[in-house]
Amino acid sequence: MGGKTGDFEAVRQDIIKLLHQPEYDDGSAGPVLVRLAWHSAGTYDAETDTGGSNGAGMRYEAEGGDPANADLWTLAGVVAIKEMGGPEIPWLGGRTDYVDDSKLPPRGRLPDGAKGADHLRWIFYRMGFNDQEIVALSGAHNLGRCHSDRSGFEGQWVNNPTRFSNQYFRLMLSMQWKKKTLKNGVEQFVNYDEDSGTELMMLPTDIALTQDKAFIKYVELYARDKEAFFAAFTKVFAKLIELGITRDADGNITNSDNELGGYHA
Ligand code: ZEM
Repeated sequence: MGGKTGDFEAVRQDIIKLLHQPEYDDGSAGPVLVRLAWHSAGTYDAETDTGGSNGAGMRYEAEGGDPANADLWTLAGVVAIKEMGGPEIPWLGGRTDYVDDSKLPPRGRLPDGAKGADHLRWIFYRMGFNDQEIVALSGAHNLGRCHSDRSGFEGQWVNNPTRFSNQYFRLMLSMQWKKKTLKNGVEQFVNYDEDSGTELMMLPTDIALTQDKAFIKYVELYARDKEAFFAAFTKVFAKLIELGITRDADGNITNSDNELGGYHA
């Protein structure tokens, strides 16, 4: 099926129906679906042209072991962002669920939240992103939370973690963030508000954005201008989910692996 052909509207509607999950986290599967889209795409390495969402490599134990579908993961991400009040992100289909296993990305290509600005650049430059794009992508941390049984970190970045906004950048600049060592030994940054009794958190990589001359310019811009953030996020998320994909004028993907080896014509 070509990128622009095919009726994905019915799939979008099905995704919308499953977002509402009263028993799960903050009542929505949206945040974790955005993270799924990001993890499916964020393995891309421009130099070796491996990783990325096409091929659905996460189905394999080497990358993830989660059986699903390459288009579905990325579409679920963009539908969830829109449903949570975020921008409409352009999306094209046509990814296959086949990847030559010699081209599966090794583990360890995704960022480590315990690290700093150098690490962010190392990870995101590899995918072909620049400093502005690193900051814009990080704005996804408006959504969802950390779970100590998954990453070791704990808590949420903003008060309403199922509403897409620029609140993450605003709080990053307006609040006092103090280092806290959790019971499991993991270090993160927290702000405790006595009036409401709520504690919000930031990862070391989030705080690193305020400690770097190039990054902080964009943090400041996105904190004061929500429209600028939405525009930048739209562009960069669309780029993320197209990493490693080339298309012809009709939107058909021209570089998928196929089971016979080589590429589709
Ligand atoms: Zn995240 N992310 N991420 N991220 N992320 C977590 C959760 C979520 C980093 C990271 O270490 C973590 C991007 C970039 C980066 C989302 C989206 C995107 C968690 C918590 C960690 C530790 C996991 C847990 O415990 O459940 C780091 C270091 C990043 C480098 C900048 C990008 C880019 C994203 C999308 C564009 C989302 C939506 C979540 C919340 C998931 C949930 O389950 O609520």
